[in-house]
Amino acid sequence: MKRKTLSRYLIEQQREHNNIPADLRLLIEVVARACKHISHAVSRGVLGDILGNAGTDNIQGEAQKKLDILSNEILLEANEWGGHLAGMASEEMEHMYEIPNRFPKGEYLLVYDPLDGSSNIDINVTVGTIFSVLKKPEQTSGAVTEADFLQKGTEQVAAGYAIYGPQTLLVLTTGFGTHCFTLDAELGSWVLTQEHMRIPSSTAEYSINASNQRHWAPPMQTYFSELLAGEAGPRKKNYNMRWVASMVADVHRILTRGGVFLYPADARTPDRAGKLRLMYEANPMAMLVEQAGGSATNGNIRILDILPETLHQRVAVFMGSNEEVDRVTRYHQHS
Ligand code: P6P
Repeated sequence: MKRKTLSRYLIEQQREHNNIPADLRLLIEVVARACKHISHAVSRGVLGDILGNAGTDNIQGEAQKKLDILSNEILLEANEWGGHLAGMASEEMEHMYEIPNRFPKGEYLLVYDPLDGSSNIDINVTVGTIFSVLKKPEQTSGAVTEADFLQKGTEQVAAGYAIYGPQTLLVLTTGFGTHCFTLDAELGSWVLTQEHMRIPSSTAEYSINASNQRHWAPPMQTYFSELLAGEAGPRKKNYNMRWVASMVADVHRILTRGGVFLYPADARTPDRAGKLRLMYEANPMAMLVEQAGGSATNGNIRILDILPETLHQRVAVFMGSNEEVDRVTRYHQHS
C-alpha cells in the first residue's frame, strides 16, 4: 500500500474538516522541511563542526549549544519569507521575532523550541524540535506584539514535534487526532506511518528525574513513594522508570506505549512554577497528548487552560496516561 505524504494528508484533512487553510498547510510544510534540515545538521555530529557550546546563554540562563543557535536560525530563515506568519517566538530568543518589512505578513504565530534536550547532543542521545501554532488575535491590526502570543493552549490550531532518533519522525495534530510521519530520507518525504496514536489510560511506567526527589512538595512525595512501593504498596503493581532528559523522547514513548511524564515544581526555585516552558514545550505536548486520549495538568488545572503571563513562563508538567495524571493531580488539589 502506498503511504500518504504529509502534503496529501494535510490536503485531505482540509477537505474533511475544513481546518487547514492554504497558509496553515504552507506553515506546517515549511516547518516540516526545516526539521529535515535540522535532522541532517544534528546527524552530522563532529563532521559538521557543530557540537559543543556556543559560548552564550539563552534567556533561560542555559548554555546554548551551537546546534541550538543553528536550529533556531534554520526555523527563522525557513519561515520569515513565506507570508504565512505574523511573528515567531523561540526558546532561544528573549523577545519575539517580527517578520521583516521586506516580506509579507500572515495570520499565524509560530512558537517553538528549536532543539529540545540539546544537552543530549554531545552524547548522541535523541533530541527534537517542538512547535506550536496560534492565530494572530482578530483585534490586532498592525504589527503583533508579545502580548498577542499570550494565548491559552486551547487556542492552538496545530502542534507537533520532530524527533531525531533512530528514525526521524514528525508527530502532528491539527485538532483531529495525533498522527506520526516518518522521514523517508532517500526521497526526502514525510510519509504517514501511524494515524490516531492512542495513550492507554493505565500504565506501569513513569518518567521523572528522581534526583530531585528531596525538593518536591508533599503531594509529589506521596505519589512517588506509592510508585516506588510497587505491588506491596497501595498501587498494588510494580512500575518501571524511564528518563531520557529529552522531553520529545519521553513524550514520544508515552504516545507510543503509554506512561506518565512528571516534572513537578521544586523547592530550589520557589519563584518558578516548574522547569519546563509553557508556550513551546508544555502547551504543544499537552495538545498532542490530549488528542491521543491522554491528559495534561500542572498539578492543579489542565495545562491548555493556563492563561500565559509571559513568553518564557515555566510550568509544572504531569502528562500521559489518564489514571496516573488524574491521581497525581488529585493529590496536589487535595493538599
Ligand atoms: P533535567 C531539556 O533540557 C528539558 O527542557 C526537557 O527536554 C527535559 O524533559 C528536561 O529539560 C530535563 O530536565 O532537569 O532532568 O535535566
